[in-house]
Amino acid sequence: MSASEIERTLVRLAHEIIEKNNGADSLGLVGIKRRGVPLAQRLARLIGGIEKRTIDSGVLDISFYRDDLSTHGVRPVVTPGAIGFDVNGRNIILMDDVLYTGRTIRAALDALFDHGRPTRVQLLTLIDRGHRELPIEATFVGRTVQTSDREIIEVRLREIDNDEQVLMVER
Ligand code: 3GP
Ligand code: 5GP
Ligand code: MG
Repeated sequence: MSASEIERTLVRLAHEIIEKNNGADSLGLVGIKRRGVPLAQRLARLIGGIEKRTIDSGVLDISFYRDDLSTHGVRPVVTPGAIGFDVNGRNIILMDDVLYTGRTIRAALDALFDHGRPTRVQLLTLIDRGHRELPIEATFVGRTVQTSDREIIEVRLREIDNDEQVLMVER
């Protein structure tokens, strides 16, 4: 995906979020570090612009540890830390750049509920590359990409990488 394709996809996702939620009441966006965070910030700006209001966006930090039960050998563990706003009673959209096994999202949901009790949680991913190991699906998907185990998706965002594109590369 080029920079302009990413931009158009995010604009489309912003409209889908507003449509599915009948507006943006009580909406809060939570990005999973690192590249979920700029996605949440950009979508908050886009949705805020359309709905003419400020949309909260926050952060969940997840580290990875070895776990022999996982096919790719790492276990996501949430690092304690503030999300940035109170999630109690909020309509939360979790976001990550790439959805793969689903283990990160499982850990993120645990962490989210440690911070409070949202009324609803939805999931957004820029890229769904398949290979789920848990029953987790995204509510909003930028693009679905068929990948093999040897292929990975390289997501480059200007806030982190000084570059803006999505590529599929051999590991
Ligand atoms: P990101 O969220 O900032 O993009 O999983 C931690 C980081 O490792 C992610 O950072 C992601 O970009 C990168 N990564 C790239 N390919 C893989 C992969 O196949 N599996 C995992 N677990 N991480 C990957
Ligand atoms: P999970 O396997 O738990 O769904 O994904 C683990 C983490 O690695 C998530 O943050 C996810 O965004 C990232 N990830 C998994 N596969 C890829 C990939 O191919 N490319 C990139 N950029 N990130 C990935
Ligand atoms: Mg990620």
